[in-house]
Amino acid sequence: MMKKMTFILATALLAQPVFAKGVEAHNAYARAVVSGVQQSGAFVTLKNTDAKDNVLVGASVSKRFAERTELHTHINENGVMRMREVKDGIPLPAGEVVELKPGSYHIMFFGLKQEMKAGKKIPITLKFKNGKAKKITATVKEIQKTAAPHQHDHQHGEHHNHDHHDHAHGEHH
Ligand SMILES: [Cu+2]
Repeated sequence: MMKKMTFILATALLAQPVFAKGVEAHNAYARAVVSGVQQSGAFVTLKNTDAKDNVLVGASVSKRFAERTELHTHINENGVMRMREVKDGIPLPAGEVVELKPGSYHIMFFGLKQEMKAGKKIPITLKFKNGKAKKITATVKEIQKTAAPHQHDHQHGEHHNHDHHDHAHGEHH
C-alpha cells in the first residue's frame, strides 16, 4: 500500500513539469459572417502556464478557409476604435490569461474561401515566440447579426449588441 502511494506521488511529481507547461487555449470561436463577406475574426482565451513570458507571433488557417491570417488589435485613436495588425505579436506574460475578444486582440481572416456559418469548425494553428505551435479549433458562432466585421466606426455598437446578447441569454435561465 505504502509503496503504491509513493509510486503514484512520484509519478505525479514527475508528470507535472510536462503537463503544466505551455500555453493553454480555451473557448476558441470565430465570427459568423454572411456569404460574400471576405473578412472575419477569431477569438480565444490563452493562458501561459510557463514561468517564462511568451508571445503569440502568428496564426494560420488552411488556404481552404482563407487567403491570409493576421493578428490584430483595436486601438482607441481620438475616440475612434481602429484596427491594427500587431507585427510584434500578442504578449503572453508568464502565468497570465490573455483573452482575444471582439474590440481587442483578435485573429483576422482575409479572403474567406468558405461561408463562415454558425457551427462550422475552423482549425487554426497558433505559433509562439518560443518556437512552439498549437492547433486549436474555433467554432463559428453569431456574434453580431448585422454589420460586417471590422467596420470600426461601429465598434461601440458591437459592444452593445454583445452585452445585450449576454443579457438576453441570462434571461432564458
Ligand atoms: Cu482585425
